[in-house]
Amino acid sequence: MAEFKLHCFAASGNSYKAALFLALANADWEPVVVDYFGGETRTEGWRDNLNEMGEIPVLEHKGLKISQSGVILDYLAEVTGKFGPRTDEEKRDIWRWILFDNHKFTSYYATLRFMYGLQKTGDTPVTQFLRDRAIGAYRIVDKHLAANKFLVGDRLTIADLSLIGYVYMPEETGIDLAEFPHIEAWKRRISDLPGWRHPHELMPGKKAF
Ligand SMILES: N[C@@H](CCC(=O)N[C@@H](CS)C(=O)NCC(=O)O)C(=O)O
Repeated sequence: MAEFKLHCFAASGNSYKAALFLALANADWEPVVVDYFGGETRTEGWRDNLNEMGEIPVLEHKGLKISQSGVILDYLAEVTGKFGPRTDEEKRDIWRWILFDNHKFTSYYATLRFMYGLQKTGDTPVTQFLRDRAIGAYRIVDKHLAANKFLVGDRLTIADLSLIGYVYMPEETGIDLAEFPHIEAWKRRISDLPGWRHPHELMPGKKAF
């Protein structure tokens, strides 16, 4: 049995954050596919057993069941000694970016992608609002990356792994990533790292409804 088990599915950018960590760290891990589109995470049994919040990803390690991608990444950095902070200042900086990611960068983009790219809602006032907010967050990250190769400390850290989760997701959002050249360059820098794999290569399961 693998050392780490990651409950995930192919279309989950939040899961990809942890899956990519495990791949780049060359860890002994296996994905446990969750039938998200079939409603598995909404069942009482799944929530009682794995995550009362009803969210993917969940990491199992040494009897622990850990949810929230930011906490999972922090835990993985601690137990593997990889991609974590080197100083207290870096630790604070990493958490600034992970919190910004969860509130703004991933959350608006992922919700937009879910509605527009997967549910195929077409454009609505809600998708337009989400796209405006996502573009605002992308501009902030693009500007930061114009002056920095990675988000914190000029090397890959869990801050990058958190924000990059949805940047590789292939579905249409109506946002042209070519408008963000520094995000594009950062994305290429990360895919050039040894061990990098596309989300669909790392995580099994349905890619859409
Ligand atoms: N902040 C959470 C977000 C996790 C999340 O929203 N996961 C999605 C799948 S990618 C989910 O399970 N959503 C269920 C729901 O919103 O009810 C994290 O970073 O882990």
